[in-house]
Amino acid sequence: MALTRTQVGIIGSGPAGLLLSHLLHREGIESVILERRSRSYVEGRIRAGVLEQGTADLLREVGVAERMEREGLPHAGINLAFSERLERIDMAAHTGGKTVLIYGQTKVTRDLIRARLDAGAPLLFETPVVGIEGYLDAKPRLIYEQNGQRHELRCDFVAGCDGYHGIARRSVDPARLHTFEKTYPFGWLGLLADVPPAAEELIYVNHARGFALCSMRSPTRSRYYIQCDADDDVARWTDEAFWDELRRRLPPRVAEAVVTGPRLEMSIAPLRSFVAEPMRFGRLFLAGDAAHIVPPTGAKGLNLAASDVHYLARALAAHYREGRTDLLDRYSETALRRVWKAIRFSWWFTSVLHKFTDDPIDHRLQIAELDYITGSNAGRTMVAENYVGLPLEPFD
Ligand code: RFL
Ligand code: PHB
Repeated sequence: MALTRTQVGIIGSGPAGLLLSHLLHREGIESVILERRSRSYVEGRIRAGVLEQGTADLLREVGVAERMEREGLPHAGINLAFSERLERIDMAAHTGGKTVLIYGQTKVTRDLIRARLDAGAPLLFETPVVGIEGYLDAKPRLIYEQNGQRHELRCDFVAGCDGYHGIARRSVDPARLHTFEKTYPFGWLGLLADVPPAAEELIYVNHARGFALCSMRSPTRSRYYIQCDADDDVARWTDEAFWDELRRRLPPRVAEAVVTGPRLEMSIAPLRSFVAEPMRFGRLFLAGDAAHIVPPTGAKGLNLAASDVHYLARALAAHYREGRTDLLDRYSETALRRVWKAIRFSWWFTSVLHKFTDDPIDHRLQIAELDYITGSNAGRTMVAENYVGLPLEPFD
């Protein structure tokens, strides 16, 4: 049976849409999620791996943290490798004890989907939204397809949580939208394998041949990345070529500790900084990748999706509970302040770690900057407090 009416119509079942639906549910607000892909497609996408403390806390707040508490790996530090050096940034020591949690986005998504379906709340797969109407007046409607038929979902508000390629941002009159964009002339080639990680904590590597990252999903599953050309093709890379290139970029001690194995997955991610302003158009609100993209270097994409919907859920709750509109009015500017700081950190971290040119002066300048940052208490604190996540603003 097609659904025809709800309070908040949510487009997209990525982390933004799913978490928003849970936060609203806790406030007694009804929502319907419409997702264009199948459940297995959404649950299988390999993406982010690092949860800020605030994101983990939000998952605890909505009661979907059981597996995360069991399987998530708390990390109190990260390592920066450059010029044959390995410098550990003790994040906890520089932030009054804050840490991050290594827990894959795939698991976050599965946990949120299971909890939503267990609660009997509406989450529809293979139901692409093909039109958003009436959001500038009081009566928004989502037009969606299901089994080849068109349906209309009437709602009080629409949350565009439909990612960078979604329909929500594209439905807005371009004259009302300001966009800011920077594309980088390289991508990340990532490989996932069931082998133990080379080190206990993440290692971000600046090397004359290009960036590399040693990450993980669990004590038995590793995720590695190497910088590649923007137009590179995964089909060109054998597992062996990947492991060889990775080890060339790592400090010798770490390279020796790398355990190789067959890929479970290999893909190329483009790098981009993008912001669309504002994040609200009448009764349509954008959240997560629908409004902004960061290069993955700072591990911020998923975490920004979480902070956006934290603010949005509070604004909607104040509306339904007390008839207030002030928080809805302040949603965009409040979310964007945090977004821009994450855009800045991700851009900076990208620019100091990647190879941009063949000119040796650029590499020397990066090494001097990394030497300065790791040699200064202020520098270490800047990296640490951004990496664990900047605080949320009071919003009530
Ligand atoms: P998502 O996860 O892209 O979810 C949006 C959902 O909306 C659906 N959709 C529609 N549904 C119905 N009707 C339509 N017309 C629709 N159009 C789209 C889509 O099918 C999808 O299910 O956005 P959300 O929720 O904002 O979450 C954001 C995060 O997923 C994202 O920021 C991170 O994954 C970014 N990201 C990474 N972040 C990190 O912190 N570390 C990483 O290592 C990392 N790797 C990545 C990434 C993003 C990637 N993308 C976007 C291709 C690697 C990749 C490849
Ligand atoms: C990951 O494990 O996929 C990962 C970790 C840290 C990043 C980006 C990706 O900055």
